[in-house]
Amino acid sequence: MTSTTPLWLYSGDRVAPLTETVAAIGPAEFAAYQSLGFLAVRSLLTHEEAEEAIDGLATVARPQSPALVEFEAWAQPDELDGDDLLDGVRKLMWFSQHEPRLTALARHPGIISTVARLLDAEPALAQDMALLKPPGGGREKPWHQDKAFFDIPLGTPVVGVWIALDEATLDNGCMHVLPGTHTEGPVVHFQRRDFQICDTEVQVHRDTAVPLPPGGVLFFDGLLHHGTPPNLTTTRRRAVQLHYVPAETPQTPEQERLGVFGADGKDATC
Ligand SMILES: O=C(O)CCC(=O)C(=O)O
Repeated sequence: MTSTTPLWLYSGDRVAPLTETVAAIGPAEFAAYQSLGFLAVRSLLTHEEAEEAIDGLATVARPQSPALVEFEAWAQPDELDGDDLLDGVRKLMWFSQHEPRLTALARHPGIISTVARLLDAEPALAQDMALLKPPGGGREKPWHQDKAFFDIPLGTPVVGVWIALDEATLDNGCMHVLPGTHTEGPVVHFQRRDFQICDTEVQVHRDTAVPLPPGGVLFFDGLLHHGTPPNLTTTRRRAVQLHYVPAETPQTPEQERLGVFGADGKDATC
Protein backbone atom coordinates (compact mmCIF):
# COMPACT_ATOMS: atom_id res chain seq x y z
CA MET A 1 0.00 0.00 0.00
CA THR A 2 2.69 2.50 0.97
CA SER A 3 4.90 1.51 -1.95
CA THR A 4 2.47 3.32 -4.31
CA THR A 5 2.73 6.58 -2.37
CA PRO A 6 4.99 9.11 -4.09
CA LEU A 7 7.16 9.85 -1.07
CA TRP A 8 9.05 12.55 -2.99
CA LEU A 9 5.98 14.76 -2.46
CA TYR A 10 6.96 15.15 1.20
CA SER A 11 10.57 16.36 1.29
CA GLY A 12 10.60 17.31 4.98
CA ASP A 13 13.66 19.48 4.30
CA ARG A 14 12.19 22.34 6.31
CA VAL A 15 10.52 22.11 9.71
CA ALA A 16 8.06 24.70 11.06
CA PRO A 17 8.89 26.69 14.19
CA LEU A 18 6.54 26.07 17.13
CA THR A 19 4.99 28.65 19.44
CA GLU A 20 5.20 27.25 22.97
CA THR A 21 1.65 27.85 24.21
CA VAL A 22 -1.55 29.65 23.29
CA ALA A 23 -0.65 32.33 25.83
CA ALA A 24 2.47 33.08 23.76
CA ILE A 25 0.45 33.94 20.63
CA GLY A 26 1.03 37.67 20.26
CA PRO A 27 0.91 40.13 17.34
CA ALA A 28 4.00 38.56 15.66
CA GLU A 29 2.52 35.05 15.71
CA PHE A 30 -0.82 36.40 14.52
CA ALA A 31 0.91 38.22 11.64
CA ALA A 32 2.80 35.01 10.78
CA TYR A 33 -0.53 33.15 10.57
CA GLN A 34 -1.85 35.79 8.16
CA SER A 35 1.18 35.61 5.88
CA LEU A 36 2.09 31.90 6.11
CA GLY A 37 -1.40 30.46 6.59
CA PHE A 38 -0.57 28.41 9.68
CA LEU A 39 0.48 28.57 13.30
CA ALA A 40 1.77 25.59 15.29
CA VAL A 41 1.59 25.40 19.09
CA ARG A 42 3.77 22.92 20.96
CA SER A 43 1.66 22.45 24.12
CA LEU A 44 -2.05 23.03 23.99
CA LEU A 45 -3.67 19.85 25.33
CA THR A 46 -2.34 18.31 28.51
CA HIS A 47 -1.17 14.70 28.45
CA GLU A 48 -4.44 13.76 30.20
CA GLU A 49 -6.58 15.64 27.66
CA ALA A 50 -4.83 13.88 24.76
CA GLU A 51 -5.38 10.49 26.45
CA GLU A 52 -9.05 11.31 27.07
CA ALA A 53 -9.49 12.17 23.39
CA ILE A 54 -7.97 8.81 22.37
CA ASP A 55 -10.31 7.02 24.78
CA GLY A 56 -13.21 8.98 23.30
CA LEU A 57 -12.25 7.96 19.77
CA ALA A 58 -11.93 4.32 20.86
CA THR A 59 -15.49 4.51 22.23
CA VAL A 60 -17.03 5.73 18.96
CA ALA A 61 -14.81 3.71 16.58
CA ARG A 62 -16.95 0.61 16.34
CA PRO A 63 -19.45 -0.98 14.01
CA GLN A 64 -22.95 0.51 14.52
CA SER A 65 -21.44 3.70 15.89
CA PRO A 66 -23.59 6.85 15.77
CA ALA A 67 -20.50 8.53 14.26
CA LEU A 68 -19.30 7.90 10.71
CA VAL A 69 -16.63 5.19 10.83
CA GLU A 70 -14.74 4.02 7.74
CA PHE A 71 -12.72 0.87 8.33
CA GLU A 72 -9.78 -0.08 6.13
CA ALA A 73 -10.77 -2.78 3.61
CA TRP A 74 -8.51 -5.31 5.35
CA ALA A 75 -9.91 -4.67 8.86
CA GLN A 76 -12.27 -7.12 10.52
CA PRO A 77 -13.90 -4.86 13.09
CA ASP A 78 -16.06 -7.56 14.67
CA GLU A 79 -12.93 -9.40 15.77
CA LEU A 80 -11.02 -6.44 17.22
CA ASP A 81 -11.28 -4.11 20.20
CA GLY A 82 -9.46 -1.23 21.93
CA ASP A 83 -6.32 0.07 20.20
CA ASP A 84 -6.44 -2.80 17.69
CA LEU A 85 -9.92 -1.74 16.59
CA LEU A 86 -8.76 1.87 16.24
CA ASP A 87 -5.86 0.63 14.09
CA GLY A 88 -8.38 -0.71 11.56
CA VAL A 89 -10.08 2.68 11.13
CA ARG A 90 -9.19 4.86 8.15
CA LYS A 91 -11.47 7.76 9.03
CA LEU A 92 -13.86 8.83 11.76
CA MET A 93 -16.27 11.76 11.38
CA TRP A 94 -19.11 13.49 13.19
CA PHE A 95 -18.20 12.12 16.59
CA SER A 96 -18.08 15.17 18.81
CA GLN A 97 -21.83 15.30 19.45
CA HIS A 98 -21.85 11.63 20.47
CA GLU A 99 -19.01 11.44 22.98
CA PRO A 100 -18.54 13.81 25.94
CA ARG A 101 -14.72 13.73 25.88
CA LEU A 102 -14.77 14.67 22.20
CA THR A 103 -17.44 17.32 22.81
CA ALA A 104 -15.09 18.79 25.40
CA LEU A 105 -12.23 18.71 22.90
CA ALA A 106 -14.24 20.64 20.29
CA ARG A 107 -15.05 23.23 22.99
CA HIS A 108 -11.57 23.41 24.49
CA PRO A 109 -11.08 27.01 25.67
CA GLY A 110 -7.52 27.20 24.31
CA ILE A 111 -8.74 26.09 20.87
CA ILE A 112 -11.91 28.21 20.77
CA SER A 113 -10.20 31.40 21.96
CA THR A 114 -7.42 31.02 19.38
CA VAL A 115 -9.80 30.21 16.54
CA ALA A 116 -11.97 33.21 17.46
CA ARG A 117 -8.91 35.45 17.13
CA LEU A 118 -7.87 33.90 13.83
CA LEU A 119 -11.39 34.03 12.36
CA ASP A 120 -12.14 37.38 13.91
CA ALA A 121 -15.62 35.98 14.55
CA GLU A 122 -17.50 33.68 16.90
CA PRO A 123 -16.50 30.14 15.80
CA ALA A 124 -18.96 27.41 14.85
CA LEU A 125 -17.76 23.84 14.41
CA ALA A 126 -18.18 22.94 10.72
CA GLN A 127 -16.66 19.46 10.79
CA ASP A 128 -14.92 17.03 13.12
CA MET A 129 -12.89 14.14 11.82
CA ALA A 130 -9.90 11.97 12.61
CA LEU A 131 -7.46 10.16 10.37
CA LEU A 132 -5.71 7.48 12.37
CA LYS A 133 -2.50 6.21 10.91
CA PRO A 134 -1.75 2.82 12.37
CA PRO A 135 1.80 1.43 12.50
CA GLY A 136 3.14 -0.12 9.33
CA GLY A 137 1.22 1.67 6.64
CA GLY A 138 -1.37 4.17 7.87
CA ARG A 139 -2.13 5.71 4.51
CA GLU A 140 -1.14 9.02 2.97
CA LYS A 141 -3.63 11.93 2.82
CA PRO A 142 -2.59 13.54 -0.47
CA TRP A 143 -2.06 17.31 -0.87
CA HIS A 144 -5.31 19.28 -0.88
CA GLN A 145 -7.09 22.42 0.28
CA ASP A 146 -9.77 21.81 2.90
CA LYS A 147 -12.16 24.29 1.32
CA ALA A 148 -12.38 21.85 -1.61
CA PHE A 149 -14.50 19.72 0.75
CA PHE A 150 -16.82 22.36 2.26
CA ASP A 151 -20.10 23.54 0.78
CA ILE A 152 -19.93 27.11 2.04
CA PRO A 153 -19.45 30.46 0.25
CA LEU A 154 -15.93 30.57 -1.16
CA GLY A 155 -14.94 33.73 0.69
CA THR A 156 -15.78 32.30 4.13
CA PRO A 157 -12.78 32.17 6.47
CA VAL A 158 -12.11 28.59 7.62
CA VAL A 159 -9.65 27.62 10.37
CA GLY A 160 -8.52 24.00 10.53
CA VAL A 161 -7.27 22.72 13.88
CA TRP A 162 -5.12 19.59 13.66
CA ILE A 163 -4.44 18.06 17.05
CA ALA A 164 -1.67 15.50 17.55
CA LEU A 165 -2.74 12.85 20.06
CA ASP A 166 0.41 10.76 19.62
CA GLU A 167 3.76 12.26 18.71
CA ALA A 168 3.55 13.17 15.01
CA THR A 169 6.95 12.81 13.33
CA LEU A 170 8.50 13.04 9.86
CA ASP A 171 8.41 9.25 9.64
CA ASN A 172 4.94 8.50 10.98
CA GLY A 173 2.91 10.98 8.93
CA CYS A 174 3.06 14.44 10.49
CA MET A 175 1.40 17.33 8.70
CA HIS A 176 3.17 19.02 5.77
CA VAL A 177 2.19 22.47 4.48
CA LEU A 178 3.13 24.84 1.66
CA PRO A 179 3.45 28.21 3.43
CA GLY A 180 1.69 31.12 1.76
CA THR A 181 -0.46 29.04 -0.61
CA HIS A 182 -3.62 30.19 1.23
CA THR A 183 -3.19 33.59 -0.50
CA GLU A 184 -3.04 32.05 -3.98
CA GLY A 185 -6.68 31.05 -4.39
CA PRO A 186 -8.48 27.77 -4.97
CA VAL A 187 -6.87 25.13 -7.19
CA VAL A 188 -8.46 22.33 -9.17
CA HIS A 189 -8.64 18.96 -7.39
CA PHE A 190 -8.75 15.58 -9.13
CA GLN A 191 -10.09 12.23 -7.96
CA ARG A 192 -6.89 10.18 -7.82
CA ARG A 193 -5.66 8.54 -4.57
CA ASP A 194 -8.23 10.92 -2.97
CA PHE A 195 -9.85 14.21 -4.04
CA GLN A 196 -6.52 15.98 -4.29
CA ILE A 197 -4.20 18.44 -5.97
CA CYS A 198 -2.47 16.82 -8.95
CA ASP A 199 0.91 15.43 -7.80
CA THR A 200 2.71 17.28 -10.60
CA GLU A 201 1.24 20.60 -9.40
CA VAL A 202 2.51 20.26 -5.81
CA GLN A 203 5.26 22.81 -5.19
CA VAL A 204 7.42 20.42 -3.22
CA HIS A 205 10.23 22.97 -2.91
CA ARG A 206 7.97 24.92 -0.52
CA ASP A 207 7.27 21.90 1.71
CA THR A 208 7.43 22.58 5.44
CA ALA A 209 6.84 19.71 7.84
CA VAL A 210 5.09 20.28 11.17
CA PRO A 211 6.18 17.56 13.62
CA LEU A 212 4.31 17.91 16.93
CA PRO A 213 4.37 16.27 20.35
CA PRO A 214 1.14 14.78 21.74
CA GLY A 215 -1.15 17.69 22.63
CA GLY A 216 0.49 19.96 20.05
CA VAL A 217 -1.86 21.76 17.66
CA LEU A 218 -1.60 23.16 14.14
CA PHE A 219 -4.01 25.98 13.23
CA PHE A 220 -4.26 26.51 9.47
CA ASP A 221 -6.20 28.36 6.81
CA GLY A 222 -8.82 26.48 4.76
CA LEU A 223 -7.02 27.30 1.50
CA LEU A 224 -3.53 26.24 2.65
CA HIS A 225 -2.13 23.34 0.61
CA HIS A 226 -1.36 20.49 3.01
CA GLY A 227 -1.03 16.72 3.16
CA THR A 228 0.39 13.89 5.23
CA PRO A 229 2.66 11.00 4.14
CA PRO A 230 2.08 7.41 5.24
CA ASN A 231 3.12 6.06 8.62
CA LEU A 232 6.33 4.14 7.95
CA THR A 233 7.01 3.34 11.61
CA THR A 234 5.93 0.79 14.17
CA THR A 235 4.12 3.34 16.34
CA ARG A 236 0.68 4.93 16.09
CA ARG A 237 -0.02 8.41 14.71
CA ARG A 238 -3.50 9.40 15.83
CA ALA A 239 -4.84 12.92 15.33
CA VAL A 240 -8.12 14.82 15.39
CA GLN A 241 -8.97 17.56 12.94
CA LEU A 242 -11.64 20.17 13.66
CA HIS A 243 -12.80 22.92 11.31
CA TYR A 244 -14.39 26.15 12.41
CA VAL A 245 -16.21 28.83 10.42
CA PRO A 246 -17.94 32.01 11.60
CA ALA A 247 -21.27 31.27 13.32
CA GLU A 248 -24.24 31.49 10.92
CA THR A 249 -22.21 30.60 7.83
CA PRO A 250 -24.74 29.32 5.25
CA GLN A 251 -24.50 26.08 3.27
CA THR A 252 -24.17 26.27 -0.51
CA PRO A 253 -24.94 23.66 -3.20
CA GLU A 254 -22.26 21.03 -3.89
CA GLN A 255 -22.26 22.10 -7.54
CA GLU A 256 -21.00 25.53 -6.55
CA ARG A 257 -17.96 23.99 -4.79
CA LEU A 258 -17.25 21.56 -7.62
CA GLY A 259 -17.53 24.41 -10.12
CA VAL A 260 -14.55 25.97 -8.35
CA PHE A 261 -12.49 22.99 -7.14
CA GLY A 262 -13.61 20.19 -9.49
CA ALA A 263 -11.94 19.41 -12.82
CA ASP A 264 -15.11 18.68 -14.85
CA GLY A 265 -15.73 21.08 -17.68
CA LYS A 266 -12.32 22.69 -17.31
CA ASP A 267 -9.27 22.49 -19.51
CA ALA A 268 -7.34 20.81 -16.70
CA THR A 269 -5.52 17.50 -16.85
CA CYS A 270 -3.61 15.49 -14.33
O1 LIG B 1 -4.63 13.63 9.70
C1 LIG B 1 -4.14 13.58 8.58
O2 LIG B 1 -3.32 12.73 8.29
C2 LIG B 1 -4.51 14.59 7.51
C3 LIG B 1 -5.83 15.19 7.73
C4 LIG B 1 -6.19 16.17 6.67
O3 LIG B 1 -5.42 16.97 6.21
C5 LIG B 1 -7.55 16.19 6.17
O4 LIG B 1 -8.26 15.20 6.33
O5 LIG B 1 -7.97 17.22 5.60
